[in-house]
Amino acid sequence: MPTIREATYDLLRQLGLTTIFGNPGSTEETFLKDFPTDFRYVLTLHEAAAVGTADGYAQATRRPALVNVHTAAGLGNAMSNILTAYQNRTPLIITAGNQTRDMLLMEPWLTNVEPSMLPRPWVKWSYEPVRAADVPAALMRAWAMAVQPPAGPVFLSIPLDDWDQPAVGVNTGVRSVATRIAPDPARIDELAERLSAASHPALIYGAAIARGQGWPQAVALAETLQAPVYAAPASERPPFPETHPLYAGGLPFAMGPLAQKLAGHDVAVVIGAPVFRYYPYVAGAYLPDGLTLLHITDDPAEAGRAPVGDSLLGDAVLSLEALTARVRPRSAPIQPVTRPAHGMAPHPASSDATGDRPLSALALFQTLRATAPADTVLVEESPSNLGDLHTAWPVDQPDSFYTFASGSLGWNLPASVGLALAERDSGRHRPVLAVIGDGSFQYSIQGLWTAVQQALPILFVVPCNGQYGILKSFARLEETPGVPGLDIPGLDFVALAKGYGAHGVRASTREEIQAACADAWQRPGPTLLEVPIQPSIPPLI
Ligand SMILES: Cc1ncc(C[n+]2csc(CCOP(=O)(O)OP(=O)(O)O)c2C)c(N)n1
Repeated sequence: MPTIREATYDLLRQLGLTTIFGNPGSTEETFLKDFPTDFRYVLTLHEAAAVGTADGYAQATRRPALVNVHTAAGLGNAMSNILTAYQNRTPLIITAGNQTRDMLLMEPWLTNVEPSMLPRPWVKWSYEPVRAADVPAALMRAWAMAVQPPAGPVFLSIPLDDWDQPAVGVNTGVRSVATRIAPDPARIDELAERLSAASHPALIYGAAIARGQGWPQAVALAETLQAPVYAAPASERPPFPETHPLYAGGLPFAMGPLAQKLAGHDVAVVIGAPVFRYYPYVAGAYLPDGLTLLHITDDPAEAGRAPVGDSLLGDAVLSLEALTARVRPRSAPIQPVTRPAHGMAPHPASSDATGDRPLSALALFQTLRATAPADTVLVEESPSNLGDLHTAWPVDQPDSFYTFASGSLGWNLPASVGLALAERDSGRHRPVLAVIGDGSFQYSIQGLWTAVQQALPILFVVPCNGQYGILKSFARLEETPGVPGLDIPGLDFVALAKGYGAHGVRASTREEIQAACADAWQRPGPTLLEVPIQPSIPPLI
């Protein structure tokens, strides 16, 4: 008679979930016992790193990923990146052990007292099976919930004594579910007609297009309509080639400035993004006078909370295809389209490339772009340097730029480990370069260790400005002088790298950066490159 463990591993095999990202504890060891040789356990030293790594891996492989963390304690540590996975729309199946069922009533050490409550509201579904026999079927349900639109993380708590139970009366059937929802044909006709009738239409594209491999479809609609394309504010993945002549850059992430930017358009459609992702509160109308907004999303909650616009539920890429087939083509843009130098960044570069000691952020990023191979995958968590990075590095290849949808620091370092692992597993072998601020680097720094252990050739570049620059920008905008805790001197990244077994190097000039990069691309493991930069306080808007 097979055990619940055997039945579950069998199911995982059939679902293609043979890599487990995790950090174990006593409540998980019964699950991991006699770990099958056809499975791979990717150890991370902190649960936020486990979830971030799995997220990067899932996005790059376009498949759900499996995470295993330690009861309530590990789940608590994982929360910041679960929140991010939820907003990234990444299908993750997160499991944790719980104490022995016989003792749960008296809440012994390590009990997850309310397991289904703890990860809410940042999971689509959370559950602890009422009996061991339900574990495989609950896992199947978790998978179905994670991958259906809108995709996202789910959580399953499994008491540690379930795994050795006999698999009697167990449903281990594998099911498939759809992952795309087609738009209502009558409603899409209506939207197409409104776009065709517009005299100055605008397209606002979001990360769902990138997730759905929809760059060609996004280009086709833009070229059919000859309409400018804006990236939705703070898009976590570029929805459109930034070098395309119809690209008009990213929208600002505040109400008033966003509305101003859209002035002059009479119809705009947001496809595959929220309406809108704002950050600072800058009072103003949601939309300029005379603009009608249309919104296409596969998430009813996202459609529900939009303060303006007429929405249509549907997959972003299917909707692009449907619109392209229905709209009336135009032969030329109504007005010339201007691409801002800072591309999808919500604000311009804060520095110029002059000044050598220390270098400006722009000079650093220009040097990196010139040195990195053309097909490099860029990862960004460098809040105050967004404008400079996007000025130096326009994204012109699909799936070559990643960041987080949430703003919760500590995602991009482990995510780049997952991305690099996927590059190797898939045989694509594109290099991964992660630009991560000296402050941001500290939140999931343990990811470095996993990159070393997995021998992943990631180049981590830390622009060191010795401060929480973006918070100084925010303080200026919100007129809150005198905030403590915004300077972070005394961090030694070469020493930190060494502590995790990684190669660390400090570079101050363009030549030193070039040499360090050339060296990094030859190294079988990760490199951490620390570069002192001029501290700046860029305007947020
Ligand atoms: C988990 C988490 N904690 C705190 C913050 C608040 N926060 C936002 S940006 C930031 C500073 C980031 O500093 P750094 O990476 O050095 O980038 P810089 O702003 O200097 O470019 C902080 C602390 C956050 N967003 N997420």
